[in-house]
Amino acid sequence: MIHQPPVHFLGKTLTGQPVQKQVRKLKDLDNIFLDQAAFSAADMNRVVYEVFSYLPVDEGTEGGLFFGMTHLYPGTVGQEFYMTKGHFHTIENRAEYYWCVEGEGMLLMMDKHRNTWAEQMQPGSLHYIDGYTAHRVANTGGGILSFGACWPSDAGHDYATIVKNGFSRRLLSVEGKPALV
Ligand code: M6P
Ligand code: ZN
Repeated sequence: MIHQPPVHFLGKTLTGQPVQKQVRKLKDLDNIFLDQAAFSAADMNRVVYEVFSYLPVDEGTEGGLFFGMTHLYPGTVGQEFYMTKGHFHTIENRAEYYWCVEGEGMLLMMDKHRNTWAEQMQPGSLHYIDGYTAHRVANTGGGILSFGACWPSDAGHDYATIVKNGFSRRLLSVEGKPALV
């Protein structure tokens, strides 16, 4: 038997079933940015990023894989670039791949000892995110930043630890250039 693939990867988006589209607006990113005054002054309905996910098995299934395409818009809140919420995995040892398709950005990673480092994202860059490592992406360019992701279907997202303690370093726009401080 020959099957059509259920999902098509069209350049930067996914179409078909079951593709889930998630939109994150500024109001969903409370307690993420450093400059609370700048955050409060901003339009809470501003879309910061969209994620198209292909979830072929149930969340929590051991041994399966999920696939996602994230489109992160350009912008800043105070001195910080628009960025994803960032997370550890709920099953902490689960790893993930990110790869950049379009735009310019930085992948911030932080281990369990709160050591934070960054990798530059540019079209074609491939990033292996080891287990026990929090990950967040910032758009440091003037256009959209699009990246793919592949992660285990039982990894889960632990956002609470990041909302509470943040990353130990922040990526700031200093004279228009990214600086990890
Ligand atoms: C990637 C994957 C997803 C994640 C998304 C947005 O596509 O890592 O699991 O949801 O980026 O990142 P976040 O969940 O941190 O907002
Ligand atoms: Zn992840």
